[in-house]
Amino acid sequence: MAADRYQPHDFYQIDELLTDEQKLVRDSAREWLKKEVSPIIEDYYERAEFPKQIVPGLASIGAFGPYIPEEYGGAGLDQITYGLLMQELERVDSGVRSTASVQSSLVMYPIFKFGSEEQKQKYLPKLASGEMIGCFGLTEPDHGSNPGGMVTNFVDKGDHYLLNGAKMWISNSPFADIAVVWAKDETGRIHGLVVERGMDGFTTPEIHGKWSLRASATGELVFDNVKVPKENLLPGKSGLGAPLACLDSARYGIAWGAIGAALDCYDAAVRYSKERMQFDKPIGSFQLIQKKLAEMLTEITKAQVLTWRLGVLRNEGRATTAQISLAKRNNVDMALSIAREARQIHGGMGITNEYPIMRHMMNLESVITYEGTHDIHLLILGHHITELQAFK
Ligand code: TGC
Ligand code: FAD
Repeated sequence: MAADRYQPHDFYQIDELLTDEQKLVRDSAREWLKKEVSPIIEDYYERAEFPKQIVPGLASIGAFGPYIPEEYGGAGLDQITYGLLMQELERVDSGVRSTASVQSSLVMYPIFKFGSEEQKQKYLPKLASGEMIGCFGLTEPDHGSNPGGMVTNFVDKGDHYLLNGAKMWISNSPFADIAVVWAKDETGRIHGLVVERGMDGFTTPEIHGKWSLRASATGELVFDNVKVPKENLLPGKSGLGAPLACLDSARYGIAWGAIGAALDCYDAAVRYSKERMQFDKPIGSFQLIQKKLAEMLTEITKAQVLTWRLGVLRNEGRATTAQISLAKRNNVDMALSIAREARQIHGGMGITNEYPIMRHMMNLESVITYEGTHDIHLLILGHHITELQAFK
């Protein structure tokens, strides 16, 4: 049963555009995930728990910082390989991909891009190996789509910074060893700080009651007069552009990841259509079911071509924020629509955990909201087209 869940579905032969190394990394990840994560994911989802024991395995397939240079413990791979890894992770579960996205693009990336040499040496190898898990604190209870309005702040106390405030909806926070936190200085300028678990006044309460992304731990970050050593400030870049640059990288990974979730739903729907008999025929023989399947394949194929091209542009350093918004918005919406159609094809069985569909559907409700909501990405595109800001 599990083996059937992994059909290639490469309708436009995009594999011919991939290098041998890209295919090898993708296929090895797929094999490991199929063996180690697929069999346990439904159980962890029901328990609303992240399976922490998979962290070393995730590191071994290169899921943590795949594009970070090898000298810092990364795999030194290209952006398309990063995307393919995210696709394979999210084919299993968006929450598993989330953990890897956050570690790679929102923790390792800012340390690599904006950190000092000492910070890179101290954190990156441990993050790459999974010895350390990180989280990214941008969103606040009253500042989600508008992170520039954040109130979390720090004051220069001479030999340290004093950090106060709170972050909300933070993936990995309940068990993260470090947090890359975005906060304002006394002039209102935004900076990144590395806050370590164990610092006095720093707590990470878990958020319970989620019906989505249940196999990923989400929590708050609370800073009550936390003394942060001065050497923990990321010196390379300040301003809202610094966290937004990290989001470009994570949103790009999500565009690939959504294809993985869509593929898993499509695979399940094709199989069920051939097996399920009604009116003495397989339901796949009915035109209305075939329409759903044909449209699913069309949308997946369009997303695959779009996202591969975006990967080429990323590799050349030419992908723009608006191009990334288009792909994140299109692909997540595409995956959510496919999950809903696949659920319908499964009839009543589609609501059970016998099939992965409801889990993907519920997960994708988070994915369409985090890293910029569906409408925020539309407004980023609107801004690009008209050169007129519609946010405020
Ligand atoms: P705006 O005035 O547009 O920009 C502020 C400054 O930033 C610069 N900038 C960028 N720089 C680098 N890369 C980018 N992508 C950039 N986009 C903008 C910009 O040039 C400007 O620089 P300067 O020098 O002029 O100051 O900012 P705004 O306040 O109007 O907001 C724009 C908006 C709404 C698009 C933005 O804030 C936004 O994207 N909001 C959505 C928030 C969001 O995506 N949050 C995600 C939180 S992290 C998360 O969800 C992780 S989930 C992880 C998981 O589990 O997988
Ligand atoms: P709001 O910003 O309050 O938006 C509510 C609604 O208003 C949305 O429909 C939105 O599109 C709309 N809206 C807002 N502004 C406008 C506007 N100008 N024009 C039109 N419509 C508008 N954040 C992190 O920092 N780190 C994490 O690791 C992280 N992980 C997350 C994990 C999960 C499971 C979830 C659900 C969220 C996570 N987030 C994280 C937070 C996420 O990025 C925010 O939820 C998201 O940016 C939206 O913010 P909000 O929830 O406050 O919604």
